[in-house]
Amino acid sequence: MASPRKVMITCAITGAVHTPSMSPHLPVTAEQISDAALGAAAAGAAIVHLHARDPVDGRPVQTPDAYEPFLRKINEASGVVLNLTTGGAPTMPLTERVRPAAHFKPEIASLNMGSMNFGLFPMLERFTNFTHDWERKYLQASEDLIFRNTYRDIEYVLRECGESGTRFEFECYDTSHLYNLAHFADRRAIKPPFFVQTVFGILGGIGQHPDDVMHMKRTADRLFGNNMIWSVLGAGRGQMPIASLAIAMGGHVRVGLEDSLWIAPGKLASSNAEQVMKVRRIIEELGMDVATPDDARELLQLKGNLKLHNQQAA
Ligand code: KMH
Ligand code: ZN
Repeated sequence: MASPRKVMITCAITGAVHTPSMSPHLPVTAEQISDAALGAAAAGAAIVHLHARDPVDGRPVQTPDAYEPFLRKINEASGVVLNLTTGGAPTMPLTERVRPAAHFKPEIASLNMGSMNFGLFPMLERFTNFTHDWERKYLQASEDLIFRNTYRDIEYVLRECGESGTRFEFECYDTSHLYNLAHFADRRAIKPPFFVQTVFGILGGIGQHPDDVMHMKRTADRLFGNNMIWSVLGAGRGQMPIASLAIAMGGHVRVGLEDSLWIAPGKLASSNAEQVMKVRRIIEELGMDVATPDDARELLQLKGNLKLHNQQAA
């Protein structure tokens, strides 16, 4: 009998989409981020996708100093694969966004595959009370902001992070981003297998209809065939329905409070681990297994769980 397919769960712990007043469960301090990442790993996440925040007001920050304490704790306690963002926040310049991944040289870094609108302002309809001054302004600013990822920017990330053997979570928010990825593959600037994270439901990218998922998958299959490891991320309420669809279609999944604050309609998730446990139940009920971090290393051909570069010794 064939062994069950192994499905990788990535958990994106805190991100830069939501602001602290939206949920008391959104990790903000280094301790909250490491606890949440370790909880997600214990629940079955093979990969944790990480951003840092200012511990006082929860604003996204991209200094290696902000990352070091939680990276050290996660690395000491778990073999989970570390994935550091190079997206940072759409408000930040690229040189700032890339600093943590260039400094720590993790197994994976994210790489956003095109410039786009990144509309966070619709959340102002749902959330009206904010503790910190920056939160409302940050959401409002997204009405007139481009999340910049030009060809030169992409080359810069590939150069700054790729030379150390860091591989990439290629974040593709629309079909054009798949074609951009194919362009870099044609130039031999990137090596397969390509970890393609298709993103559904960011205003400025493709939507969340099942046809959208089919279209991205069909296009990615045509462009990359067996050179692709396909994963999905549904923003907000589409998180679990899109994950379920992709699991049934042979894909991998990303969950976590970066992408959705919810565990059920109108009900905030109490932790990242709660979302991991939910998607894990779906995977197992469909007769598949959850991939371990070492399964993910093999599937994605990662460099291995070396001590993070530049991390202080424990
Ligand atoms: N929050 C996701 C939709 C990144 O970190 O590079 C996008 C993201 C970007 O994960
Ligand atoms: Zn992210």
